[in-house]
Amino acid sequence: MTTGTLITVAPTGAESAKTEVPALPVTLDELLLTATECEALGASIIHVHIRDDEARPTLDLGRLRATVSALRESTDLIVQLSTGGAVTDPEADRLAVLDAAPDMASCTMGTVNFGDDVFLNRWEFIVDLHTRMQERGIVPEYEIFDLGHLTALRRLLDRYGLPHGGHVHVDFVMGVPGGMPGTTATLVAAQQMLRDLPEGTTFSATGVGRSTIPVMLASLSTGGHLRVGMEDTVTYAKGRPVESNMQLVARAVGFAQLAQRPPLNTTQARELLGR
Ligand code: KMH
Ligand code: ZN
Repeated sequence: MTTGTLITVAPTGAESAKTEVPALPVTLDELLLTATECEALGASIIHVHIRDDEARPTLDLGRLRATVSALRESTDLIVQLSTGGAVTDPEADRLAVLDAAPDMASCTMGTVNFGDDVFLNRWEFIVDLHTRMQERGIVPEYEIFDLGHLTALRRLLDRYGLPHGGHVHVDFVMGVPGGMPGTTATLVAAQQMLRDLPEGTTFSATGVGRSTIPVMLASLSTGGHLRVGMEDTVTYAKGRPVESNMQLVARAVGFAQLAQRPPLNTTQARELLGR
């Protein structure tokens, strides 16, 4: 059944430097402004990475807690904290992100080469994240960087049970150098593999860099949802840097409207995700 479109904004990430991408929201004020404007445009989830006073990625728990509470005060967005952090973050700090009690948190389903780095996600670490989220009533978004990560998800759910709320939602992060490519053929293959997951499993997709638009169109046409934002995309079109996250959300909303799958509001998104 085709529904409206869940739009997630991933405004910051851990990879781009503020010096190179001045429009990147890195302070709490910049994040809140981005969040309120993106919600008004049609986003319903915010995937959050935060920065320190020098704009470097951080998993500082005090800052994470303050960010969750400020976002809840200023918006009705579903607050999804990243447990992926930066490739250099230790597992203990990534697990401790859950202590900030977000609505949702990411849970990456396997290790992947990440450009010249490695994004390490050991099986035991994944199990820890999944079971702690179950215990604390945090809804996971399973991040899928490669097709085998879906096999790992099937194994996880078979052995440890469904996530809190019972609904399974995954996000295909496509086009990372070292992960699955951001192409229509790959997205269709990934979507077909969802047959092995519980009925009703939903997916979002995001294409990094120049795969942004092909992935967005492929996701809309296969019943998927969208994640957009400067975590994944800093070039709007050839030779044109992204001006703001709002520009990317507005484009996604336009595509969703054209596909006759308008954005879900935050209430509808919460119903879909069991949040
Ligand atoms: N920054 C990447 C190493 C997530 O947020 O869970 C990992 C990432 C995935 O962004
Ligand atoms: Zn992230």
